[in-house]
Amino acid sequence: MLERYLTAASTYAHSIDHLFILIGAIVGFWLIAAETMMFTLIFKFRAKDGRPTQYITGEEKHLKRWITIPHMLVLVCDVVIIIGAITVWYDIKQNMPVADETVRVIGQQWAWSFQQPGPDGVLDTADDIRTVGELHVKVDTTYRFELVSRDVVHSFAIPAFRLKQDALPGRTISGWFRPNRVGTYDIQCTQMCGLGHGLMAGRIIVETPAAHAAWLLRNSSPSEAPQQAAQSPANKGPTTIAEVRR
Ligand SMILES: [Cu+2]
Repeated sequence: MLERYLTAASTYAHSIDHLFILIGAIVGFWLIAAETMMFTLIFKFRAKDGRPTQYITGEEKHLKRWITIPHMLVLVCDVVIIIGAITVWYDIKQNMPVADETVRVIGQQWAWSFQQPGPDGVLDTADDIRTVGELHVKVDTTYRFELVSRDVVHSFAIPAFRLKQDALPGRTISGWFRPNRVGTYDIQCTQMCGLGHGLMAGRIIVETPAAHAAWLLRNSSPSEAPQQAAQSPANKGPTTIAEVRR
């Protein structure tokens, strides 16, 4: 439903959407019910010719029910929302599925940089690929990310994945995502991190296995890396996004 307005490109995006729809439906129902009741009572008991406005204290038992019964029902709705929220939180934040690949995400004033394994598939080895402002991933692959900050608090957000995670200096925070739709999606910083916060954007490119293998190959050869950086379409835009290699 929300996908009409915001693309969903990860396996857990729909879980978040369903939770928002559930909360919106429950809150919307009570908003309409409460407003309808309020205006109905206003018009029903308003002053009329020969009849003054009634003053109702609400202390009688049959009047108190108008408060206590909706109150109980709202508490039941709260429990439903809490159960839904905990279930989604557990699936996304507590549960860490077995990852096919690990990437490192580094936030600093004011850019995102990424470190991911080269052809050997292992992070922190000589063939790692480092990029700035641009992360290339393979569709239908489970990624574990290690999120760090070099200076202040940032927040790593990919709206199309419904992913948002704060990055704290001095800590490595792990999370995961599994992109399930090929395309290019925005990466944002969603935590005020200084003057250049608004410029701290990037993009994640979800590729088919063949396209990702080709990208990996192009960037795994030191002699081709500068050429690749020069050819990067990102370099044609107003924001310089250079692919660099250690
Ligand atoms: Cu920021």
